[in-house]
Amino acid sequence: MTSNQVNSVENPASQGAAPLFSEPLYVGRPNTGDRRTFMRFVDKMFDQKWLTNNGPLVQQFEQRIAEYLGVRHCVAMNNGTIALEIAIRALNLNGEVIVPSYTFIATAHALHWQGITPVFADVDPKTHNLDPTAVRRMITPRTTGIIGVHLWGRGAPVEELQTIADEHGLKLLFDAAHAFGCSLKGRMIGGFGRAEVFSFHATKFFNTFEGGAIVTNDDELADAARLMRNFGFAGVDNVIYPGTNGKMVEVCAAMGLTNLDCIEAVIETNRRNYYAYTQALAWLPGINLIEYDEAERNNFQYIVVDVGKECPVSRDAIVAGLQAENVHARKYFWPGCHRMQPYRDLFPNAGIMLSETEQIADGVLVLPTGTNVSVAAITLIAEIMKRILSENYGK
Ligand code: T4K
Repeated sequence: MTSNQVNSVENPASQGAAPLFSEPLYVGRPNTGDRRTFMRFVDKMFDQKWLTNNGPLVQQFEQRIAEYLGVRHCVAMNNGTIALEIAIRALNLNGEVIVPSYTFIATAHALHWQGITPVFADVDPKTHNLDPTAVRRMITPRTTGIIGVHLWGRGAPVEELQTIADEHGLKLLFDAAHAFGCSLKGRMIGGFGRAEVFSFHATKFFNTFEGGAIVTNDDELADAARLMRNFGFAGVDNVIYPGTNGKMVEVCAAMGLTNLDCIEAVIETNRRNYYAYTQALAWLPGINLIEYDEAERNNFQYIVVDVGKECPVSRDAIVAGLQAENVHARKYFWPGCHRMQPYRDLFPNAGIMLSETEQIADGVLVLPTGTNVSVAAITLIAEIMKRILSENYGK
């Protein structure tokens, strides 16, 4: 039994027993570093009486992130969505921009919010990342850019996308919201394309409560992003651009600095959990865990199951069965951006070009991990799944 377990796996909550976990297990439960370190930063913040507006903790945080990723600039923001919006604007994207539909809705919204049309390209079923051939198909005279997403932290096909961008004079940006601490071909994600955007939301393995950043090696782009995140102020009383408010506050930088100190320990726990799931789920038919390339640096923050045709039970039945036991698995990123508003009405036939996306979105579930999930809990989750598969045969 785990410390959080109140019952035996033979007694399903769906038949009236108490849920197997007394406390809910969530995907995206925050990992938090040493509280006393955080409090020391907060004390310093109060002593300095500097709470926001490019304060000393934000500057320190930006420097540490830039060093960690090996990039020239980190421009910290109040969340990943604003960081995306600002990066899109700083790159002067307009007209149409090609994005995957199989991503969190913020990737598409960051464009639509600014009057730019997100054009959805299909993904590769093996990697869940943009398929370069599908990207080529979606290019029109109105296309100005491509936003690749490193989904689940696994690098997008950067070289192929760069070739396409160069051939067509397009700007290449990456939504790296999932990929902090990950590498591609030995290079840290953060230095690809014209810029990359991270999310440091509470649900990410590394968080600043809310937060995000644009990272780039392009000096001009970094200057433009800094200007835009601070209302367009180029100095006191001197506004030169219609900017917005994208500033990270000091308390968020304090959280980031604290969590940077334990980032390797969190990754190690995530790795342990990933392999515990791999072992525990190995013999379940059609329960396919996505793989991470051990030759790369991975953050292992998402435990992604592709429910295959050999599985006797639907993905939704598994999610419902787990939820009944207090295991809150998620159907990320169902149903796919193109099947959500406003895109559903704007592009009612988009699905014709997005068959892989639709199949993946209908088959994926994400399981809880992180520092709040023990190996014993993983073993029990696997037992619950085994039971759901046998009980619900054919549903
Ligand atoms: N691009 C991509 C590819 C992204 O994945 C995201 C964000 C973005 C861009 C935008 O970055 P941000 O603007 O968010 O920085 C969550 C997050 O809100 C979102 O940040 C994240 N992606 C997305 C994948 O997941 P939801 O709708 O699943 O959130 P919610 O409230 O259902 O929380 C998820 C689970 O986490 C819950 O089951 C409970 C648990 N949780 C959550 C919070 C906030 C906790 O246990 N404690 C907490 O404090 O979107």
